[in-house]
Order: sequence, then C-alpha cells, then structure tokens
Amino acid sequence: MKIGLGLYRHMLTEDNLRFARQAGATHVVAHLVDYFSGGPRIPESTGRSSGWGPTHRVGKPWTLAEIEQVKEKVETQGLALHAVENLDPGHWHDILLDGPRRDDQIEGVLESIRLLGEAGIPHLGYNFSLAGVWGHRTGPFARGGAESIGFDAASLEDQPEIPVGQVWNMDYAPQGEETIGAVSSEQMWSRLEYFLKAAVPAAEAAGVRLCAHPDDPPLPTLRNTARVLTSEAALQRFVDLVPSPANALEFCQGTISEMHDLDIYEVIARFAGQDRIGYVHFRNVVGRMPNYHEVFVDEGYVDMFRALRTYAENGYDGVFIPDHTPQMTCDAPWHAGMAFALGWMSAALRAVEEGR
Ligand SMILES: [Mn+2]
Repeated sequence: MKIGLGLYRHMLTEDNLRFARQAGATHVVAHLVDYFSGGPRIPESTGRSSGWGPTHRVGKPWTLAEIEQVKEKVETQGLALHAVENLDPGHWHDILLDGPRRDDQIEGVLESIRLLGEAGIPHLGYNFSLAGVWGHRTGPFARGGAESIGFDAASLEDQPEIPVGQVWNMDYAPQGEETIGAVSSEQMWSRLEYFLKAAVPAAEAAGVRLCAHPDDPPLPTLRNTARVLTSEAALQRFVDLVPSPANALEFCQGTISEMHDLDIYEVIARFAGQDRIGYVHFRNVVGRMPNYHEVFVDEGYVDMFRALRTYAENGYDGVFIPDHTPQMTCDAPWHAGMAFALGWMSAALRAVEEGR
C-alpha cells in the first residue's frame, strides 16, 4: 500500500511536490479542474475552500502535451502520477443533464481517457453529481479548535434549485432565472448507466480505471436533484452496472463513513475484495448523516488502523491520499494539516504491513 497527496492544478508547484515527497508520499493525484479557476478566492496555502462557490468555466479539454507536462513535473520530483481528476463541467454537463450535446461530450470524455492511457496515467477520478459538494459549513470542529468542514442537514433552511448553466456547483454558461428543476433517482441512474456503457470499454482499451467518488454530502436528494452514490447498496449497484475493474470507485472513506446504516470495515472489505477500489481518500469524521464534521485522521469514530488492516487483508495494494484535513493553526495551515496526516498514515501503514 502506498501514500499519495492530492494537489489542485494551481498547487502543482515544485515546492509542493517536494513537500509531498518530504512528507513520505510516493504518488500524486492531480486535480486538473480547479474549483477556483476564475481567480484565487482562497489563500493558496489552504487548498480547500470554505465553500465551493460557483466559478465560470472556460477551460479546454486536456491535450496530450498538457497531461505529459504534469506527469513529467511530478516525476522530476521522484513521485508517480497515480490519477487525474476531475471531468470538467464545461465538457460533460450534458452527460450529467441528459442534454442535447450528450453524445458529443461522451466522445470528448473518451478522447480524454485515451490521452490518459497514452500518457500512462492509470486512473481518472470523477463525480457523477449534479449538486456536487454543497451545503457544508466551516468552523472550529476538529481537535484544538482546528478549522474544518461540517454538515448539518437541519441547518439547510433553503435549497435553491440548480440554475441552468450550472452543474457540480460550477458555472459553465451564463445563468438566467430558469432552473434545471427536479431530477429523480431513476433519471440519474439511467444517465450514469448510459455514460458507463460508453466509457468503461474505452477505459479498458486504454488501460485506465474510471473511479467514481461518492456524493459528498451523502444525501439522497440535494437542491431537488437525486444523488446516486449515497449508500452501500448504491455503491454495489454502481459497480454491478458494468462489471469491470475499469469501473471502479474513488473510494472516499470519509464520505462513506458519513453514510448511515453501514459498517465501514465491512464496506472496505466488500469493495477491496471485489477489486473495485481505484484509490482511497483516507480521512476521519465525527458523526454521520444528517450531522457530521471532518476531523483529524486519529480523531473520528473510525479506527483507522483497523481500516488499513481491512484494506490489506482484502487485497488492496493501492494508494491512499489524505483527501482534506483540518487546517492547523500556524503560518501554513494546509501544509501542516497534510504533513500531520501523511506522517500518521506513513507510520500506520508500516505498522499494518509489518503485522504489529
Ligand atoms: Mn473525498
């Protein structure tokens, strides 16, 4: 098992890559869709927003040269590029919305998958979600008053419908008054199945695993739109839609441990045992739906040693990244939080692998 660090495009600097290596990471997950591509709304050091506000999308699909440049930059620092994420709302909104350009946009995604294969990047992470990450709040929720992310369904007084021109909490076109209205669970599953039936064969051919992130927060409906990957049964239904190792999960242990009515160790064993975990977002939480907050890796309800042992015992030998962490009180809150998580993970992985 291996340790990695996720970095947004604007954070893929030589210094941050050296930081990752210094903290014990051997792999990098590159987020090439920056949440704040319209401008630095948050200090670069934090890496995570206090609210993932919409931003106008004007980006172009990746080129092979761009992908290879990222890979080379990562490899120059002695790291491996394990995955690229995410699909850009500007390029696949009609796949999510069942819009008129759906098939054109699927062709574009297939081309992106082929480029990743050509560049030798083995995973593509994505979120099949309309409302995306929405409704969280920040506060001193982690140990010692460290700033972190929380969710409380009772505090969501108003859930405005998603405007036309926005998806996954990002704007891809100017907006008017019109909204996309209600979207049912059946509609979302049907759209997901249509996408997977086209994309998984292309991924198999390219030697790339598609890795779906569960819906965060894991509510069945948000902003009047259904969310598909919000329960253990839904995750199983997802992997069964197209039975292939190329149809895998971006296994956000944090989000999954926020779901109610499941045993996180049993879920790890189930999907590791089926070889459907592309890579893991390794973070801990206090509480579950409908009220939880994100905390330090050694602070939440999940016994993270037991979790790591469960991955190992069920054949998972891939990469773990910290996902997000609370911000530590110092001059470099994001770096300190990540260094703490990576150091903890490094020691824990070694203990598990040596059977201590
Ligand atoms: Mn995650």
